[in-house]
Amino acid sequence: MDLLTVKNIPMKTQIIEEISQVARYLWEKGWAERNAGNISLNVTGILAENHSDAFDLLASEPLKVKYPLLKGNYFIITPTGSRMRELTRNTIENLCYIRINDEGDGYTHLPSAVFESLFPVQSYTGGAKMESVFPVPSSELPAHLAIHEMFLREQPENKAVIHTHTTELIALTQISSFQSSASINKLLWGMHPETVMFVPKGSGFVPYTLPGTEAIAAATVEELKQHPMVIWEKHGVFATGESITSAFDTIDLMAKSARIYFMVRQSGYEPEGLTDEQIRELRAE
Ligand code: 2HA
Ligand code: ZN
Repeated sequence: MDLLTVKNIPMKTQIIEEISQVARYLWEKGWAERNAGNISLNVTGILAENHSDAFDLLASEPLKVKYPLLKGNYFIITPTGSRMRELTRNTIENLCYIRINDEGDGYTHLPSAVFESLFPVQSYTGGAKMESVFPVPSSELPAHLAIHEMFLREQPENKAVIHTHTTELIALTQISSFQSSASINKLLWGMHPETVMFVPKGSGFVPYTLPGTEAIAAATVEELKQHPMVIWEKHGVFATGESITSAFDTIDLMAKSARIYFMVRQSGYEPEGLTDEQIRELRAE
C-alpha cells in the first residue's frame, strides 16, 4: 500500500479538486466534446515518492521514445477515451497515475484503487462508459511527456499541461491569414489589453499534423519553448503553466479575444484592434 506515499492529504485533495474544476470549465465552455482534450500534471515531489521496487511488480508499458529526464517521475494524466464531463464527478477513479521507469522508456500504472484507498471516494457506475476498463493514458501521451521533459530542462517551474478543443481558436485557424504565430498573436492581443498583459509571450502555432504522433509532439515542444500555449491548426490548443488553473487561464484569455473578434465581424464590422504601439506599451517593450 505504499506505492504512493501521500505526504500531504490537503494538497492531494486540492489537486484532485483543481482537475475536477478545470475539467468542468472545459466542458462548460464547449471545448471538450466526447473524449476531447487531456490534462497532465507532474506530481513528482508533490504527491508521490519513489517506491520503484513496488512499481517494478507492475507490468511496464513501453514508450516509443525515451525520455531520460523523466526517469522515475510520477504523473497524473487523463485516460484515453475519458470524458471531461465525467471527470468532473468521478475525478479520482477516472484518472491515470503513472510512473516513468528507471530507463525512461516505459511506464507503469498505479491502479486508481490504490490511490483511492488513500482518499476514498464513493464508486459510481452510471453515465457514459469508459472505453477501457483499466484506464490507459491519453492518446496525446507523447506530446504530454515531451512537454514535461522540456519543462525539466528549461522551465522547471511548470508542471501542468492542458490540451483542449477551444472552438473559438480552432475557428481562427480555418482562416489562412491567421495560420502563423505572428498573425494570430497580433489579432488576439489586439482584441483586449489584458490578453497582452497576461499572455505577453503569446501563442505558438503548429500547422496541421496528425494528432497523437511524435511529429506533432516535437513541433509542439519547439513552440512551447517560446510561448505558454500553442494552437494546433484545425484541432485545438496545448497550454502550460505552474498549475492546471494557470494553464486554463491562458486558454480562457486567448479564447475571449477570439470571441471579441468574431462578435465584431458578425456585427458587420472589421475590428480595429490595438495598434502595434499600444501592444508594445502593454508588453513594456
Ligand atoms: O483526447 O483530444 O487529440 C482526445 C484528443 C486527441
Ligand atoms: Zn485533441
